[in-house]
Amino acid sequence: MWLQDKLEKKIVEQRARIKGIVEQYSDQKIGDITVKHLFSGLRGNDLMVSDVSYVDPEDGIHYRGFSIDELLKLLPKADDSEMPLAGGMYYLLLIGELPTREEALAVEEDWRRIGDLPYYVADMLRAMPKDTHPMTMFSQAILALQSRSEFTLHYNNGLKRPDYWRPTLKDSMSLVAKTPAIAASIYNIKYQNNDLIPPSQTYDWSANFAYMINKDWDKHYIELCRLFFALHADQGTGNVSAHTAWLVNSALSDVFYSCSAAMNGLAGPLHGRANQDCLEWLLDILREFGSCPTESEMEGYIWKTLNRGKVIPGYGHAVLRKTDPRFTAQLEFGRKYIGDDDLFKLVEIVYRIVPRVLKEHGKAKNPWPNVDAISGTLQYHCGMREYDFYTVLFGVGRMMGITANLVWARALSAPLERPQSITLDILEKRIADVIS
Ligand code: HAX
Repeated sequence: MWLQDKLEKKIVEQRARIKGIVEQYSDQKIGDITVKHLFSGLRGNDLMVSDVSYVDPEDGIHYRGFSIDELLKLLPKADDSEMPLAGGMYYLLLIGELPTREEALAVEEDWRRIGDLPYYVADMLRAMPKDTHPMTMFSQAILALQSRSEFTLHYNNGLKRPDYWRPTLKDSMSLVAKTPAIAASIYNIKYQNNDLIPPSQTYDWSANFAYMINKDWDKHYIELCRLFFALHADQGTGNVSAHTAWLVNSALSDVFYSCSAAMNGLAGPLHGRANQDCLEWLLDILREFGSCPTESEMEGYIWKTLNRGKVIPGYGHAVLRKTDPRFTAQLEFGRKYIGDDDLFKLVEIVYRIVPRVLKEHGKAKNPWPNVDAISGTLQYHCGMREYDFYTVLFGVGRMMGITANLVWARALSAPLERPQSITLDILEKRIADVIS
């Protein structure tokens, strides 16, 4: 309730702000749509508004105006840790202000109270075929929680539109709280001995994931979890997974329907699966050369990948035009803890060469690494060898940003999304009309 009270004050302010903008500037033009935009996935068009986070093409992601560097310094830390508490991150994403340590811990405490999974979710996961991709299991597990949605319950009982955000917040807290347990259940059922470890009542949210997969003895891994989830918490609202959730939620489908759909988008190789693909690609290189290749061998291998018509996983971005600060933060973590690992050395070699080759190749607008170019390497080094699981870890962190956006979407009554689609005939006629 305390979070709801804090949020309510902010919501009142933001509703007034939007009302003012719409009343005064409803017909103000802020951009143009060209034919090119229609055939390039609407890239480069400012078509959504969300204050939760913003990707600056040069400076990278900003959560509520704070860069990655600032966040890693300013957010309250877990005990004996250099990494942020996820509870503080969620407070920031939702409320828009840096939390005190007490506030960060209070969110963590709220999550701990509701972090356990209903028994039937694990039963359902166990019943799925063994070769099911963990992202399919993830999406299904989220969907299985839908029957508990407070939003749907209250909506069916006549809840009024200005109050939609309240049960949306409850659903969001519930889903985020349970996400580490969902991920750990998938991991234990798919790769381990099927036994589940219930969440601890002492660990913070990120460390609890490590605990539930029996890796809490590894302090580096716990730190990596905290870093990994913080870095993956959000990335604007236009990316495939966040936008999917926003779109589905605009039909007043609840948080569980929306986030399950979002995870299906995250599962794609051009989005969240790039971390799995990148690790596979790096391991293939080590297998082919027996150890780290020389720079000229590496260059040849990169060209071989490109000439096969494949992308270099972990490089490029639809918005960013510089090295992703999330890559840099992980590089620093790697240099500190695992600098002598062959796979990590390979990441550094790849970073030295790929941007030059991609520039020469001439297609990618951004030749620099994104978050996925290194995240799998750190996981792999820490013993998380099941790389088809990496996108689930991405989704665990991303659940914070996606749900914070959904709470705000309902608070600000984001309307049903319904772009008009036209036929090619109509398009050609419209072009002819304009140029004649
Ligand atoms: N390797 C080779 N070619 C690349 C490339 C890469 N890493 N990145 C872009 N290109 C190519 C594109 O395939 C495209 O080719 P076509 O014209 O033949 O279709 C061309 O360069 C222009 O693409 P772009 O405008 O620079 O990039 P997009 O906005 O279309 O796509 C992607 C952005 C991230 C999907 C793209 O850079 C890519 O496929 N990268 C590799 C996969 C990857 O790392 N994805 C994760 C991105 C971060 C993320 O969302 N994580 O979830």
